[in-house]
Amino acid sequence: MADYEFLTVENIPDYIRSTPTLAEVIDPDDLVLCDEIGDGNLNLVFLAKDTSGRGLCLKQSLPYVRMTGEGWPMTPDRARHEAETLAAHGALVPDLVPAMYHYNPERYIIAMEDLSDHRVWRGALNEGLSHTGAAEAVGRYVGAVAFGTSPLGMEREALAEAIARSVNPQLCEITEDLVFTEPLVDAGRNSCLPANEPDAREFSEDAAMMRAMGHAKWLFMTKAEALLHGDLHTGSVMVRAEGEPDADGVVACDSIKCFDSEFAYYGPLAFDIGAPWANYVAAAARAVALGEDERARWCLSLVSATWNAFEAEFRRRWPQRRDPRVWTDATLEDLLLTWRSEAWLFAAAKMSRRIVGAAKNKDVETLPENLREGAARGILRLSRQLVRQAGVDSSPDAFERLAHDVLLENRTR
Ligand code: SR1
Ligand code: MG
Repeated sequence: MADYEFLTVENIPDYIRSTPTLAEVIDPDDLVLCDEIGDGNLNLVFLAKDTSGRGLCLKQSLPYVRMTGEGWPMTPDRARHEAETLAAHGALVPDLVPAMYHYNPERYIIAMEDLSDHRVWRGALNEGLSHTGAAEAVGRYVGAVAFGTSPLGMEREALAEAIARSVNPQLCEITEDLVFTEPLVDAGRNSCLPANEPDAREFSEDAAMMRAMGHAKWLFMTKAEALLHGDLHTGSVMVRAEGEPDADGVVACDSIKCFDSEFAYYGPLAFDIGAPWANYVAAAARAVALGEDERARWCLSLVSATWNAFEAEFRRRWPQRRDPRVWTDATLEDLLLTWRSEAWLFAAAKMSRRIVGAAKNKDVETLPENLREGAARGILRLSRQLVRQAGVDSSPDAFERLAHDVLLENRTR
């Protein structure tokens, strides 16, 4: 039994009324809307609006995983991790994260900016829309976090305290299990189409993949470089367009927000690069399956777009590093090269887990079965190629070319 009260549509007006910071944001006695809008795997999310158009988003952590119910207990303290990460990341890139109004540590509630004029990027991608500027914003976000939350940008004592507060073992264990281990070693949660069973078997019997995932998991559990978002897929990015899409679905973003950072912890920086890359591949696999080859190319071009923006932001901040005595420009080049190649491993892990493991993504899952078969096979085969090629040429261009070729080769009709 939880020892705190869950939010409901009925008790939200009272909650706002009794929280002075929130009663300034929205009028609890004049609400025109109060709905549960969450579609994630873990939490409750509500949106409230008053008659003057002001809005508020309330997110509450449950003491279990919403996706499965009470049978999978999960610390609600993940809300604190998200709140503290929102504050830390917001101090670096305020335009790229939601504004937070309040955190309630007794009920694990985060009150934040109403983003109902934005939409989840994954949904837009799945509809065939091309929001320009989003991939670059994700790269700039990761670049700012890489510098600003690492030893490069933080004073020693503050860094030690931030690392200690960020220890997030239960959420990290979800990733360790679902992303690195279980796709290869089924713990009873894996599934795929019957037509993909031979692909899943080949995948799990691939010694090179096992070795690479062993290394990736090791990095994930030991390499505390920066305060990661920790789950930076296209469902963790909201986009807002400034106009209507053109005939090809292209529309420019005027606002991008990276949200839902409850998996945050001090981890390997490249994990936050490999994650969006893997999701661009999922979007590309969908486009390939639907016969939209030009769109697939565009989806894959987001890999370079994110990397280039990341690298530019990191280089821009580099002159401000705290200890230029030993962190010379050679260190800068070494870091970038290491991250680029590690990102291939993390991308491989993040794309394949959505095919064979628990918690799949809609990009592939909503395809008709005959098309899904090839998309799933292409992603599994691509991830096996990625771990083999990561040490050969780790450029984003090489990643895009390989992904393009493998996805097309495996298309089914
Ligand atoms: C039990 S949580 C399953 C997945 O949902 C989250 O978005 C993470 O990606 C996690 O792995
Ligand atoms: Mg999430």
